[in-house]
Amino acid sequence: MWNPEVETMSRSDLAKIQTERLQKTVARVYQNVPFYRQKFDEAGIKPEDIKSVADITKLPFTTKQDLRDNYPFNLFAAPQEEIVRVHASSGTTGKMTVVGYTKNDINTWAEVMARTLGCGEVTKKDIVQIAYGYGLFTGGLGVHYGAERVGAIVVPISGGNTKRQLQIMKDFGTTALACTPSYTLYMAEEAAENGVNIKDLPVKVGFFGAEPWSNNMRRDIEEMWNIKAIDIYGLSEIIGPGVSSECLEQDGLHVWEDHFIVEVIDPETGEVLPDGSKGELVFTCITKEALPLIRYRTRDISILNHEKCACGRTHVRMHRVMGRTDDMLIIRGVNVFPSQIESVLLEIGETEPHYQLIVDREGNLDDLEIWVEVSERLFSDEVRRLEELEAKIRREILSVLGVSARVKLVEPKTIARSEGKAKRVIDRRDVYRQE
Ligand code: DLL
Repeated sequence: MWNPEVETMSRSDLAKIQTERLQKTVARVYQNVPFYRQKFDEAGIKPEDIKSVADITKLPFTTKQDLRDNYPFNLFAAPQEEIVRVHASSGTTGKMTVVGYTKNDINTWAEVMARTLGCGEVTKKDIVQIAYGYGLFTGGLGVHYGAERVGAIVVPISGGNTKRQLQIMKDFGTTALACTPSYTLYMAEEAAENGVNIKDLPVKVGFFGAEPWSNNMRRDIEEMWNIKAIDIYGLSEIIGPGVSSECLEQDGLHVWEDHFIVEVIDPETGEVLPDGSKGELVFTCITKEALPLIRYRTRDISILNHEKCACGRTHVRMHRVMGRTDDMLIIRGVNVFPSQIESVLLEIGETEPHYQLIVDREGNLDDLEIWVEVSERLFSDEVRRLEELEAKIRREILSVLGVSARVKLVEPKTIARSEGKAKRVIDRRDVYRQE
């Protein structure tokens, strides 16, 4: 355990810390962020009204839309000279969600990630290969600072370059791997093609997250690699990876509650649900300085469990993410909203407004195919024109969303019509399937 004192702290001590930190954070955002001051005023809430952590339910929610409306820096609660880093992820309509960190925030991030790696018993004797993307995405650098904090040897290889990943694992003696779960499957395939027996590699534990995966997939990965596969969860808005992590019991992810208060709500009514009920995860950052979001609605669906865990940690466990309340897809690690694709198509304006996204896993890599209807006239035009238009759409999608897709222009009426909500997405990956 990285920080046994905190990780096994009594629930009553945790509640005390949470109350103090929540009060401080609420005062901070009320003071420094006009958006929150106005929101609290409208709700008739003053920072002094927060007497204990239970009063959190009096506070209004924050949404992704609020981040977008305040793009890029207007929700920051620290002066610009104290911000030392920004990260970003894609938003629903092309505008990014920008998040900021002070020096202390980076420090907090390293701490929660050190705990996360400690959940898989990583110590300074380990070699951690980080195959999450580095850059605006939080995965690479988030794990990086945690692994350095632990004192392990960090191999900051980032994503891709699969042959070299395997070579390094073997030559350097990598003992811990961090990447998306789907990338491990892809690496396994590449290894088989190159005669590398991954079971013989020195890797003993993997920290996998950033996209939904199932318990079945975990079993496959563990068996294929002969490792322990740990589910790690987080989102840029809250800090990045390091919001919660499974321990070796693999029975729910411990939320680092001295930094993040978690609630599960009914996504329709906003009502807070008790342990055991399925609903939307909501997080409040209580130690962040640059971007302490209050009651942030994640749209991720899960269940909370306050029972004591056999590992000895007292921090509440969330069930692995069971779905989303919106239509966000994660394709090769990139968050994609169908509405972003729609706006690219409308912007180009040469197709009909009927489209469908078909997501599948081809040879263990996510595959996105976009079917778009074109007019009868265009469809019967020369093949070259159709190919040009397909290429144009593909280029635009890649440049706006950062994800490559196959585009298929189809005849009018090919895509099934619906009398209700259009079925825009067919996801054959079955990522949220449990057991
Ligand atoms: O994916 C942070 C991260 C990096 C987490 C590396 C774990 C490992 P975003 O790009 O902002 O941040 O995407 C956040 O990804 O709301 C979930 O929908 C999804 N997600 C993240 N981890 C998991 C997981 C990073 N373990 C969004 N299981 C979140 C299922 C996950 N979904």
